[in-house]
Amino acid sequence: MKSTILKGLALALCAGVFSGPALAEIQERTIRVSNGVAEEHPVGNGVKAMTQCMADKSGGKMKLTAFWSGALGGDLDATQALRSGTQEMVITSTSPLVGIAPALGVFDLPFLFNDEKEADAILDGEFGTYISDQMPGYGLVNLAYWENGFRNLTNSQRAVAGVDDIKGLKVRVMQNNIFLDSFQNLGANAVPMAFGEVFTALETGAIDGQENPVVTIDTSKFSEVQDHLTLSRHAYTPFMVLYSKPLWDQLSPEEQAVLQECAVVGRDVQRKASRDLGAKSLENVKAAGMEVTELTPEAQAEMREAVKPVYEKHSATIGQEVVDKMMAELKKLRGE
Ligand code: TF8
Repeated sequence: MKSTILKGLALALCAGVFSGPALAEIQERTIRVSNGVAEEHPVGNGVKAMTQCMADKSGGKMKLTAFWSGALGGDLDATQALRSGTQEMVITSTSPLVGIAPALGVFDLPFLFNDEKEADAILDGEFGTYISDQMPGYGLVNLAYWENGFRNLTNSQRAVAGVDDIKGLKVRVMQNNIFLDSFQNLGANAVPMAFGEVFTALETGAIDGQENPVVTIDTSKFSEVQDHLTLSRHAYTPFMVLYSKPLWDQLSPEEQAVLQECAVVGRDVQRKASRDLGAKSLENVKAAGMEVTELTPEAQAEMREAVKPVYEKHSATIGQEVVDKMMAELKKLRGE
């Protein structure tokens, strides 16, 4: 598959912009892309940029039709539809997909990345390729890593300034054992749930809290049903821009090249929007009445300590080799 992609890219390069014979290899295509988040989320900026890029490179033939707020099903359901070839694309967190591809659990390890720079270097570097190369084995093609972001805890009960305050809170986690364990270790009553059910569960009080990046808390209106936000930055879960492998195989190399190049164009716009909107989202949720708590270095250290056992416990499921590779890459990046 890699060689097909390379061939496609080489062809694209020769053609410069697609013109003449190359354009003939591009058909009218309307590609459905499913998103769990709302259109106002930075993913909206990325999809818009990707759509424009595709129009430019395909002579207007290739189009994305985006569905928002889980209209085509949640992350996991949409991904399964890709695997069976009934839907083309999804932009999803890696976390709900660990049942399909256990290696993705490496991104769920708490406090793995220190900042966005580290995340970008890992995802766009050798490690990101190593993970992407495994996806066709699961019926999926990863076009790029976009940003979900550093996750923060919200709840309706009290300000959380440290581990002690988390005790007993009923917190929604993604359908993922690493998150489940992390929050159990923090003393929460962790409840796995699909993203699409979270707003209502918060509204009815079935759960007290949830954790997501501030842009999601803002654009999914969790600020309407949550009073307290702690900037815990306890995990960075990336988005993958996934294409159905069975449908990918029906595309010409030229069409594949358009998608690959434009997913990267979209990535850069999306990450920038995510980082720019991050600050604005924080203002928005404050304006909506949320009380924001920063963790002291001591409180953060205590939290890191509490979730440490998760690394050991889940390494075998993720794959020891995968975890070791990640840790080695991070060490290299950090000059350790
Ligand atoms: C979660 C995820 C989701 C995203 C979104 C649906 O908490 O972070 O917010 O995957 O695209 O489930």
